[in-house]
Amino acid sequence: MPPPLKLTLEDLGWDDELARALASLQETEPELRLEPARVLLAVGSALRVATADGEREASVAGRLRQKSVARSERPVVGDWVACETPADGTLRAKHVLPRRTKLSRKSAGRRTDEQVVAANIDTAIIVMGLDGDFNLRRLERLLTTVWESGARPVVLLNKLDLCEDPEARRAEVEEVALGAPVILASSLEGVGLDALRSHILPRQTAVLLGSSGVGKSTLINGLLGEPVQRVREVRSSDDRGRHTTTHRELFVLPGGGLLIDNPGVRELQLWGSESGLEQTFDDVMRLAEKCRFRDCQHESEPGCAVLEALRSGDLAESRLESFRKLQSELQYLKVRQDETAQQVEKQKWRTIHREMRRSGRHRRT
Ligand SMILES: Nc1nc2c(ncn2[C@@H]2O[C@H](COP(=O)(O)OP(=O)(O)OP(=O)(O)O)[C@@H](O)[C@H]2O)c(=O)[nH]1
Ligand SMILES: [Mg+2]
Ligand SMILES: [Zn+2]
Repeated sequence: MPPPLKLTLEDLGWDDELARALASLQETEPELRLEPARVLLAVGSALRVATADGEREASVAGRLRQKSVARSERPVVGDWVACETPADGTLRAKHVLPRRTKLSRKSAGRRTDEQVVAANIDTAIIVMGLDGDFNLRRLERLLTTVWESGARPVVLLNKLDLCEDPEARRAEVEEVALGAPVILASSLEGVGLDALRSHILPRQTAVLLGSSGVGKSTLINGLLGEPVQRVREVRSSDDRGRHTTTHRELFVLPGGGLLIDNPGVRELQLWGSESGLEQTFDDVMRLAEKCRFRDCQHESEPGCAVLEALRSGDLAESRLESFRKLQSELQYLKVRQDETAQQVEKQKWRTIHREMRRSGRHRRT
């Protein structure tokens, strides 16, 4: 358990924009006293939040739990919520204040739902192991998610102690990360922690992303200087895929930065528009601008700058393939979203017609 927080709202990232959002909500509900709080941990409808008076337990108000409220609109770690404070002394999160950034993925399974992983993130630290976890294609997927979220990506290559040629790996990553900072670290040995600290500024919020077992919780413990987060003890083969961290939780670092630990994600499906993809593959986009035809598909068209770069070796085939794969995933998502929207619309009209028929019958009788 971390020590209870004794911080001002500003220490937690509160600003004028949030204050204005709260004030306008307060105007619509003058009979309530709305209190701002930042979500440290969200498990179902139970929240742990930081308020101006310290750390408190809170619940999610019924209003936000109604079926008509999309899951993506319920409070997640990093959110700022406006809480009502009923006479019984409890705290109930009634509104989620507008999110500056949000890290989203498609929820697991067949449903086409947005799952918000964390909100109001300034920096997303993508942790990748320099062991068997190393995978540039997964890195591209994570970078796409981060650019889409509005946060700044930082790539941290961990388990330096297990790697023969870390500089070669770093060079490979830099080709894909296109200007995002790349840190080499061994969280076990405390190497690279200073570099990481320099990216988590006071009052700013960072999140750790990466597969299970890459050392995210070990990094947090290193930064906090004490073993706060549980780290996987043994590494047996049947331990694979089991998550040590089960909830996202926000920590305050000694330097004043805020950091969210995350359970590892095995499969991260994209959510959102193509803008995150375009930022991740800026090299491909720049080439595509030089193609003779504006709608070039880079397949066999004459004057295609992308195919030319493949031939000359300036662009790796695997990178173009990765781009195409993620692009088609997003296009498929768009189709599914449109279908879902159509179904919702149809259902709405069905309900309206049923209601009209029913009231018509009433009138006749
Ligand atoms: N060799 C080596 N092992 C490390 C390093 N960092 C972490 N580990 C080990 O990797 C294992 C997993 O570390 P965790 O910090 O629990 O990983 P995690 O990313 O938090 O995992 P989840 O909570 O499941 O997502 C532990 O046995 C750590 O001791 C490192 O830099 N080098
Ligand atoms: Mg963990
Ligand atoms: Zn082309």
